Amino acid sequence: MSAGGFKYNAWLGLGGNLGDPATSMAHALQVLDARDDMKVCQVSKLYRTPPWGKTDQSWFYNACACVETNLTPLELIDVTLGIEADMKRERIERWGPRTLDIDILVMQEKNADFITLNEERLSLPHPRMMLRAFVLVPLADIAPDLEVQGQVIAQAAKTSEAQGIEIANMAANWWK
Ligand code: PH2
Ligand code: MG
Ligand code: MG
Repeated sequence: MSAGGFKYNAWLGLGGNLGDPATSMAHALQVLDARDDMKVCQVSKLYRTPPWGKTDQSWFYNACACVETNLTPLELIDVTLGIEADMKRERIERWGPRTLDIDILVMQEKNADFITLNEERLSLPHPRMMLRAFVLVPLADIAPDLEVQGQVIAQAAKTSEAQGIEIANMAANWWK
């Protein structure tokens, strides 16, 4: 590894709609940034989003972040699942209410192609990310030119079903 650099870039999606999700998301980003093996480089604005997939639940807060890390994809998912568990995340129903969800969207070794992975615990790129305005709109803040599954994120965000999505906090340091 080159001095001062990390091996991978990863883009994360964060969300939640139970308890105090914005505080949970901010806490998660602080915990990630405090690690020696990781640095949070960019965080999107904080958004309020209507529930997708299972619509009879509260609105969510959502955001995306870019991190640099030396953790492998499976090590990173273990770290994010650990933070979710610390924030009292309970897995009851698919797409149901949650205090905190941290998804790895895409990951690459720096300057290399995106990693593809199909493991029980983790699929990369995230299989549903290009269908979800609550991912694409915040991701377009920090990675408009990223090309995933043949689509440029800024363009995919523009054509996504983003009705209702609102900015909740546009300060760059909302998570600090
Ligand atoms: N997460 C889901 C299902 N539906 N809807 C919104 N708006 N935001 C989310 O983060 C979300 C969702 C499953 O991960
Ligand atoms: Mg999710
Ligand atoms: Mg998840």
